[in-house]
Amino acid sequence: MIDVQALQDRFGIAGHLAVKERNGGLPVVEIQTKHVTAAVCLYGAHVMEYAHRGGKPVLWMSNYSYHELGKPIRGGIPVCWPWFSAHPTDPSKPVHGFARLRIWTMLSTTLLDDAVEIRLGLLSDERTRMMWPHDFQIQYTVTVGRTLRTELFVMNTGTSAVQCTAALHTYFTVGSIRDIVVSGLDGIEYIDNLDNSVRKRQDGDITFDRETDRIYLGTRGPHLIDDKKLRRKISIEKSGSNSTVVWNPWILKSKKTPDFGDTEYETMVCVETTNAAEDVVKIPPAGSHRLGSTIALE
Ligand code: TA6
Repeated sequence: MIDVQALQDRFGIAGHLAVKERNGGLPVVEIQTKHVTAAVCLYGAHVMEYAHRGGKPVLWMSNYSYHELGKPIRGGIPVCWPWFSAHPTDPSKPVHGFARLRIWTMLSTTLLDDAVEIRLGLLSDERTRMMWPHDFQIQYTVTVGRTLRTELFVMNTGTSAVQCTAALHTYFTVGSIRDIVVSGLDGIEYIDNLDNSVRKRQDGDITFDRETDRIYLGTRGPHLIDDKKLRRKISIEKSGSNSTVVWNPWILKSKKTPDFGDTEYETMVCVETTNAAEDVVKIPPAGSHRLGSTIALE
């Protein structure tokens, strides 16, 4: 298992960054600045928490989330890679790929002017090659400040071209799912995953009164969550992404999901920065792709 003390000794930044062992024994990087706090689990390179001091968390986390190897964490920003959703041909492979099920390596920590940056890495190995027969190197940069910037930098270190799909599968805290509006997708075509993948077109802003699971296509953002109950707006700016997923499980799916509380759907929404559906990323040998998201409270 990970030597947390050695990581703390090497990467800790007094008053701003500490590496600790948390629930389930997983190594977690706890970050604080004058204005914000955050927590990033090395398992899955998973941004679990992000909040402005004195405010409601920006990122949502289930009270029923697993925190154990082999099971994904429910909430925050799951890193879904090298495929989004179910594996295209092999149902035995994990949904949303293997990146969120691996312990990532700490590469660097940096104190910036009004933010803290950490860089995590994942390299192909015999286990990943069993899942996905290619070589890669990923650097995931998380910059925690008044905004939350995450960037997945994927390098193809193999000798053949690869293609992948992905998601920064972000769970946002909302006051009440029935009292939010998601804008920035008006007129955009989407695949309705709950209606036989029929393609439809978004008419105006998105509101929620049922299970919602849509892949919006040909959209580079930005998007806005207007939370009437919490009287705040969360903006999502994307880079390297031409699709966005909007998801809320609603009642039945929440009840059927062990790591989702029966009523937890009421205070969350996923607006995901993705390379999904036909927004497939093709990377030549020695090539790379950057998928990025910047989250800000308006
Ligand atoms: O992004 C939406 C989605 O693909 C939904 O269909 C639902 O499966 C969700 O992801 C959560 O997936 P997970 O494997 O984390 O339970």
